[in-house]
Amino acid sequence: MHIRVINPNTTHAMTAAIGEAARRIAAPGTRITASQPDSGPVSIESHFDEAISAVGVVDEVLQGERDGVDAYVIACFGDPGLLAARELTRAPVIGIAEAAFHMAALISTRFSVVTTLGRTGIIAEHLLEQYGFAHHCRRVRAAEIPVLDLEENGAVALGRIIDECRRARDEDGVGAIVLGCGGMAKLTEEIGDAVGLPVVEGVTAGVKLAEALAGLGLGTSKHGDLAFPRPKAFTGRFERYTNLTASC
Ligand code: 5HY
Repeated sequence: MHIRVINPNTTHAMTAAIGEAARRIAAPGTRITASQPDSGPVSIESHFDEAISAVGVVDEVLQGERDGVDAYVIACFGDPGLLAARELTRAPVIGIAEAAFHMAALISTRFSVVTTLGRTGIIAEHLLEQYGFAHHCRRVRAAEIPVLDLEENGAVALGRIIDECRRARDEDGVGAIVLGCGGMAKLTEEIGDAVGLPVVEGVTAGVKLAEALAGLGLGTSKHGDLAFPRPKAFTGRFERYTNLTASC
């Protein structure tokens, strides 16, 4: 099967690292391709960044449909554009936050999230409520590092993430830690070794869930709200979306 891992930000180094993390755990026979939008924020650290990046996610899924992709993973912890993307395909579309929450809830009764900047914590909190995992999550913590420090200041970023994960281990009464950024995918093993708790990371969780859904012959339902969008005119810079149909 062919899984397209979409990095919604436009930092090539992060896209490459995300793709590599996905390939390391993909099953034999699973082809991983990683992509990012042609335009958009170099990192996603706010509601505004999320909103802009969602258009890029939609474009990447439309391209994936032309490429014959079998499943998609949206590799940003805000799951930007997830439901819009699901409307555009019969393939499974999995957000890394949703994937990580599901996996963490299967191995622990309580988990904490460690993300990058504190200001994006509310996004994770909203998703916990939306997906029904709020009662599983003790706390959404932040290492207080800009997302791109994961690429540009890796040693310092790793140290801060490990410190915050250790605080979660010692203070939150949790059985697992969820890493709250797609850019942390390459650090999962190091963090797990340093913290001594199971560490759940969304890119790899998303890939395995996509493989599971494909194995069950399950894809995005086209009955109800995730049916293909009603064809209509779009104007201006979005004219390319006019009359999107089931073949989109
Ligand atoms: C992510 N931002 O996974 C999020 C992390 C965050 O560019 N990739 C980003 O803090 O929401």
